[in-house]
Amino acid sequence: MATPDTDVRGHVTVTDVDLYTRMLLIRRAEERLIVACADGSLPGGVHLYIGEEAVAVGACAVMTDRDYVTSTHRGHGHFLAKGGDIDAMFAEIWGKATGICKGMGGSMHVADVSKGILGANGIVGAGFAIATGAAWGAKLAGEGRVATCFFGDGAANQGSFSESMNVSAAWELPTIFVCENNGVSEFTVTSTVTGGTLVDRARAFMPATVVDGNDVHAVRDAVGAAVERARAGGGPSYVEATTFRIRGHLEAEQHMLGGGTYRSEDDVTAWQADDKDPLPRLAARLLADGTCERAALDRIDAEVRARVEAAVAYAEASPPADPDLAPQIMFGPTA
Ligand SMILES: Cc1ncc(C[n+]2csc(CCOP(=O)(O)OP(=O)(O)O)c2C)c(N)n1
Repeated sequence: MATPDTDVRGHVTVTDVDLYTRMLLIRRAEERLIVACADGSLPGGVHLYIGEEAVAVGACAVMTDRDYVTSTHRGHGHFLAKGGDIDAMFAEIWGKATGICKGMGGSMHVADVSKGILGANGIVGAGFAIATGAAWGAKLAGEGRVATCFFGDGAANQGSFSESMNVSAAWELPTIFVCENNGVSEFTVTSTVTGGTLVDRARAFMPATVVDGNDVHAVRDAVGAAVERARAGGGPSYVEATTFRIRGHLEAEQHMLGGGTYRSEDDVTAWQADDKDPLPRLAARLLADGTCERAALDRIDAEVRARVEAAVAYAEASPPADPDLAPQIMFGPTA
């Protein structure tokens, strides 16, 4: 079933400029959140995805709105990559009534079911079972949808990881497990609390592969193969994307660390280099293959920055969230 943005096999057709623009939107949006967080504009904390944009954008490039994704506490990138609206996301982060969850969820709960975004989640590892359930529903409905679960290397040490892979494999569900392996879990180096390798765990259940998570094409191609297999009834897959988070676990983490460190500044600097950072890497390719001139990239940047500022203005001008909604959310509409 072809739609305007899918080809005859149902594959999404996304150009390299689209990929670049979407990654840049995430980057500029989050750079703006750094400022907003530091100047006290935000009612809560934010966990930033800067440096990992190629994972969400590469993976979501091979899905349609009808496919599902589950996200993490670091969910802005997944939301925007899957086509979520930046105005509604910023209003949510600013705690406003126009937010995508009416300002009741905040940064860690951005969701838009109309786009298949089943939600960011403050509970580490919660997405495994949610995605598996969505995949089961998709299989029963027989409409060829897939459910992709984004999760971190830290989350992979939750028991629900194996449980969800087991059920997905046993019932041949269209679940795609996309591990964002950035090497750290909050303030812990993941290898110090992890036995064996994550990809070997996954291999016990399903086809599993490791890709360069800062290469948007590598992610897109690996997840694309997994989506194709899942749509054809071939069951689940695991794709591990090696990447790095440039910012701290959350903004203002230095106040929690009290002077302590858990990774070296040299590592951070190395991953910010042009041959590592996913954005300069794709920009270099666009310039080298003649897709874009530097002026065109600059124009995209100006447009993206303007879009982000418009979202800030929208969030700031919106009315605050309605506190009367809180008991309804906690206890149901009759409370
Ligand atoms: C069930 C649960 N346990 C612990 C936490 C505290 N916590 C928040 S993020 C995090 C680490 C997550 O690491 P990872 O899954 O690798 O994601 P990353 O932050 O690296 O993107 C932890 C332990 C939590 N939110 N939920």
